[in-house]
Amino acid sequence: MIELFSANTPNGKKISIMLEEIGYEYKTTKIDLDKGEQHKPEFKKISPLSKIPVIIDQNKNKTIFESGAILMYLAEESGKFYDQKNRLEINQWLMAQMGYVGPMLGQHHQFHHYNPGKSKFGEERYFKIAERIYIELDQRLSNSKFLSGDDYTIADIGTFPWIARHEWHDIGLSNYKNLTRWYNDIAKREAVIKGFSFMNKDEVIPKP
Ligand SMILES: N[C@@H](CCC(=O)N[C@@H](CS)C(=O)NCC(=O)O)C(=O)O
Repeated sequence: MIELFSANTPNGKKISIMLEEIGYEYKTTKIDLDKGEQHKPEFKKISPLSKIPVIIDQNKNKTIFESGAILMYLAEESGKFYDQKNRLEINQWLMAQMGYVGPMLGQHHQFHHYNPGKSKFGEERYFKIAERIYIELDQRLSNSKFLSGDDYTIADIGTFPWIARHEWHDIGLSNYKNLTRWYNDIAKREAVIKGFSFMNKDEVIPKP
């Protein structure tokens, strides 16, 4: 059994999607970020940076924080979505998500979606970076079915929930035909639909 400590955010959804994909039994504990539950001492014991997601693998007595590390752990444990022969390519696209796509789109959410009008510089800077990310992912997907090649991997699982916030980005996902094709392919997977709505059963994946 896996215990998942999470919230309804892109980083949170990555792990519920992965757990659904590999068919592991899991139970979710919600950490209310608005109420500051991430800073409680008992949560900091398992998450030293006070962030979701975290998992505890009760069978192996292991606690893991950082969504990229969790994806790698679950992929290695299950033997799925992390082909040894393609690992270098998968690692690059997963690290690009962890160090670039997620953090930059996260800043775009802060300036454009949550706090419009507060900083023209911040809004313009992160809008441009978000647009660049769409262009770059679209280019990559013009010559590759999935981010790291022919197969769906943890790099796609990590990236998908960020693009699924496209309505907040105001960039127009449907203008990017390769990215849209990739998005639609992933959005129809049963495990993705289930994992996406792990905290709110009525939530649906936004259409491009
Ligand atoms: N690099 C981390 C980022 C996780 C992260 O930023 N989590 C956010 C929610 S999406 C969080 O818990 N924020 C609470 C806080 O920083 O106080 C990961 O990928 O796991």
